[in-house]
Amino acid sequence: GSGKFFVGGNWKCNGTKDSISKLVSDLNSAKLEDDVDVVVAPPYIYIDQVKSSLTDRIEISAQNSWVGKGGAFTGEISAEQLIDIGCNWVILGHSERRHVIGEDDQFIGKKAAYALDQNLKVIACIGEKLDEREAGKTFDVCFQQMKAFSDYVTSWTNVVVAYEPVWAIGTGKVATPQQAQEVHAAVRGWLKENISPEVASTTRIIYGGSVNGSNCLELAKQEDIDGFLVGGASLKGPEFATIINSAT
Ligand code: G2H
Repeated sequence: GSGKFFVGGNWKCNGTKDSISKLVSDLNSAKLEDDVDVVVAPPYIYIDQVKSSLTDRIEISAQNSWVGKGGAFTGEISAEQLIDIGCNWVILGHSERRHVIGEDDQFIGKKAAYALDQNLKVIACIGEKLDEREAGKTFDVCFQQMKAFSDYVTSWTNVVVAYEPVWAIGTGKVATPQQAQEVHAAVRGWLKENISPEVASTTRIIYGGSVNGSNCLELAKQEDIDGFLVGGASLKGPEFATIINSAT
């Protein structure tokens, strides 16, 4: 793998003040291995609550950010505002934003460039849909999504790539360790060819899609899997800690 193991918890549109306070207290009391970067992404409106109650051991991410400077953009949150409240990461290009909300490659690439410019670190998501996998287009789709990021992003230092096959997201249908490893290796190869060998060897490529406390160890053992982006299982403190501690 490359760099420090990285585990992100993507809470998506889940939680209440009460459930989040319980989750934070479970995370605060969990025993976490030292050599893992840990980030959680609450819904925007709970970031401040989490920021003020969660241990500094865990960093905070947003699940989205606006494509440019703030202003007359109803319903949006800007990168500057995230930095202002002490949120240092953002997830961009998540499949739910691509396929449910309709964000396209260029829009996501621009968001990544703007966020990085404002000193946010970016979890850049890619991944194929089931019909694309079945048509043998997995690499094409992932490479095209990588290219869209690279068209806008000038430095990869603050980028973590998350490979999340859409058919594995929230479905309980995790990619096998071999299926995930194959794509991770290909994406690393793409970085080597298209960006640089150095970026390829230092950029973390994490896996997401139905990761849980039972399947994380086998996935974490794969050479090119540098961590996880966890949805459902990150809402349970003890299970999320198990996943964090699966770092090898
Ligand atoms: C993939 C993942 C987190 P889940 O979206 O980003 O969610 O672990 O629930 O499949």
